[in-house]
Amino acid sequence: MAEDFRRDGYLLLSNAFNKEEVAALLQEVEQGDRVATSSYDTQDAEGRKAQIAIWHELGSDIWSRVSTDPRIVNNVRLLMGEDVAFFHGKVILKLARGGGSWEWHQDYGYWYNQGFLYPRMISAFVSLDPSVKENGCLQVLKGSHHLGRLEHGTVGTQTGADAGRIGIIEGMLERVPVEMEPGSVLFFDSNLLHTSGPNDSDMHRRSFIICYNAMANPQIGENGQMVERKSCPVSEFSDILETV
Ligand SMILES: O=C(O)CCC(=O)C(=O)O
Repeated sequence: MAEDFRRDGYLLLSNAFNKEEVAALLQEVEQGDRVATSSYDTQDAEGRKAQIAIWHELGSDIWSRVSTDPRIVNNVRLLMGEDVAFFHGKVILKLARGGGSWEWHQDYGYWYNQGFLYPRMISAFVSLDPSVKENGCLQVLKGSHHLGRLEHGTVGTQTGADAGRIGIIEGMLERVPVEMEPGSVLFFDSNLLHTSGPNDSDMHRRSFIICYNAMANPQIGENGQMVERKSCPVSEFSDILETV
């Protein structure tokens, strides 16, 4: 599986979290403070909105528990082949009948500008609803992480990869819609090109994405100093409900 990940730039782990765990996360989306206090709108090229709530610290809530879950962190370490630090967690709300698109981009297109020297970074996308073509599932260009970082510019309020190159690359590489059951996890490389269409369906498409950087990947902070970090803790529990 690690070889597939290195070749393709992504790996799907089906049913990593069970129904009760997903239900607890959705309850937290709907009633919890984290999402309510940190969410804002992003706009795609057509001005359609998707909401995002993002944070950079671990705490004692269920989001932090998932971010330190061995099903995520140990797999991230195996796929990266090195120890990692927690970078950030984000809930993406692409709501029924109107949730906007995400433009083609590499996550490292954003993160390069946040001072990370290497693209040794990874995202774990946990699906909370069925994520299918109809509600704008994630789409990836298989193997595109081998291109290295592309130039990015501003599209709507998002960061999008160079449209001229994307036009050519789309004709060369396989475009894969990644359909996912709730509780499944998609691990993907920070240079993998990905996008997602709008949600015109009656189904919400909500997800939790956790991002990690290699411990040995220096980040230059705004003050020019290296940002300090520590190895991501790994929870000893086997079920996220044991801590909530
Ligand atoms: O949720 C999506 O469809 C895409 C989100 C994304 O690409 C990101 O947060 O970098």
